[in-house]
Amino acid sequence: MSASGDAEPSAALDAGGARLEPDKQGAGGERAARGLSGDDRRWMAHALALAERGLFTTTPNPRVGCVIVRNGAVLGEGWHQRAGEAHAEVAALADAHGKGHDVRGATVYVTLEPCNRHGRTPPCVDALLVAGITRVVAAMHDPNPEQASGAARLRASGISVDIGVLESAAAALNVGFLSRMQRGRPWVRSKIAASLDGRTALLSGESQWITSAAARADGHAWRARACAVLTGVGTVLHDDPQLDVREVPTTRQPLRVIVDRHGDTPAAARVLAGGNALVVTAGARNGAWPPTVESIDLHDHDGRVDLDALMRELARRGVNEVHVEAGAKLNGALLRAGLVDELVVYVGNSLIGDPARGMFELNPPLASLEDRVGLDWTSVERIGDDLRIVARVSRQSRNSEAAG
Ligand code: AOF
Ligand code: ZN
Repeated sequence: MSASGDAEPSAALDAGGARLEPDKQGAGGERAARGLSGDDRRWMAHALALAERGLFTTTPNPRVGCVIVRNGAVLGEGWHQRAGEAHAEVAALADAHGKGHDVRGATVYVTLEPCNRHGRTPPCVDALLVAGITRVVAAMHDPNPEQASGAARLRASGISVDIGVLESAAAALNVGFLSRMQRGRPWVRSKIAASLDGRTALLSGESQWITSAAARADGHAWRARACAVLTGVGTVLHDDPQLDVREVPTTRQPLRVIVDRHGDTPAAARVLAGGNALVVTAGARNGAWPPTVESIDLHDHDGRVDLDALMRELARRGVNEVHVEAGAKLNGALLRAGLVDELVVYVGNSLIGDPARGMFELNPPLASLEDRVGLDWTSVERIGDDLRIVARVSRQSRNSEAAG
């Protein structure tokens, strides 16, 4: 499998999975030399837990948490909830002030470098300087080129700044935001339900239900954190899915995106109901679709949907994470295009046997095992009667395969 031209992921994007890993400060001695302590990690872990509260709501903004500490006591804490509303630092300052605390001389722990430019809201650097904070510890630099230099400006104003505490965990929490900022495309996660022998459907297409209700509910939580849910017209025609978030509480529904080359999605398909749907064609729009349905023609030279262009278009719209729930055809095309970053596979406790459909249809098939796609395991958990395996597509092995 070729690397198919997607940009080299940065170190930050490559770092870590969805798990807490040692930060990049190296040995304890080095940390101590830089004035960092175990307390710094502990407070940053607290800030990360706050940031996670924004998991379903902050898009297109990053998930950010902040805690303000002095002499081992929390003065205020906050997290970013929604684009256009207070950043984590401003929320934490407001919390401290609301509790009657003067934060002069305190340390701010924040999971992302404070911003320095006026976006939808004023720069957090200004708010921190006005409040008299004397030290800022951030988990990672802001990958947003428009916001860089917050740390530099704080330092220039005499504030002590440390960056990189629990960096891997912070990067994992904002993997989609990082991807959009650094690669110009979203983080793409394919969710698949399969039998133990890797079968996703009978040849007839029958696929409901290989996994349990618990796995389906868990799958909805992954949908809820995504900005867009992507499927193909084959799945729409066969299953008539709604592709919205129903099994976990959320205030925001992801955009439903359907790859539909010939515009075959029926006007009455449930996925189109109520709008919030984008159909991606390789040619004309279906005249029967109601005006609430947006469509876009993104054809490539072969008259297919240009998946790379689709991802760039979604990034342009502020989509950080794409959740794919598609059949083997679209999954295979995305994999071949180098556009799958992560897999969430629910493995049911059953066997379906050959011949039945697999997860990724590769056409033409691999010519050699050397071309296989490498994976890095992130986690294996039991969800109800099923197993859930999370894995990342290993860029390293793909790159070395492409070179070899
Ligand atoms: C957030 N929440 O807690 C922090 C952010 O348009 P604005 O003013 O909301 O600015 C968004 C940018 O601010 C965002 O892309 C990121 O670079 C930076 N920091 N953003 O949404 C936060 N600290
Ligand atoms: Zn800010």
